[in-house]
Amino acid sequence: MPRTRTIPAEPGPLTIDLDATALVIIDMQRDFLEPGGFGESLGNDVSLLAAAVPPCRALLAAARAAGLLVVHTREGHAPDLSDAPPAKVARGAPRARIGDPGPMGRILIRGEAGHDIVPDLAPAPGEIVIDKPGKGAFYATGLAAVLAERGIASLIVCGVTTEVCVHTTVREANDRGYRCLVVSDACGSYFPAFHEAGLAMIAAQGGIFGWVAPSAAVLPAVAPVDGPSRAA
Ligand code: C5J
Repeated sequence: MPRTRTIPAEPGPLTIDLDATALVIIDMQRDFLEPGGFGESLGNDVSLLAAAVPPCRALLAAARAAGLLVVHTREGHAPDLSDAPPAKVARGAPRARIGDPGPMGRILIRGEAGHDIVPDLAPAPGEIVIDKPGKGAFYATGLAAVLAERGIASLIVCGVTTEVCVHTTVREANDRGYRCLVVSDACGSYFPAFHEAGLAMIAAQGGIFGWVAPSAAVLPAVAPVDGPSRAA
């Protein structure tokens, strides 16, 4: 029997089946959230992303308790940069470029400390971790196959940054037919105005890319009133 829940959201209530829903946590990596990583190398104040951690943590706990499929993503590149487009590496005037050494290892490179997900949100054994070379989580990854195999129809999306990797992933997912619910306070940006605009763009025009709701509205819906049905 479907475990359906209706979540109050913008632009209107969204009904999901918990057994066909995945929590997707985008790029909550040290490279974006901590000093000395990719985000700071671009001149950003990384402390602005810290507020998203507790709501992400609450969503993660609720999703685990309810037996939802949990997907973590990480943006990064192979050590030889073979999957890093030169145009991406050359972009801007950062203090350190992708692949350069930094206090958390080479910037945005898989296997380095900066590439890790922050300890508060560390993946549990068995949870899906998608390594992505782009901003969107579907480009050049196995995410579509993972979701199809599990019969997933709806995504609860959170992470960083709102207007870059969260937005790109939601747009990719929306085009693939997924219903995306973006959790507003569980996303973060180095640019508060872009965060607000990004969320507004998702819900505008009748939900052109998806739905938006705060964690306070999403958490009670995910809570396992009738117990988990998916193996953790
Ligand atoms: C960025 C991301 N901002 N995860 N990546 O470069 O949003």
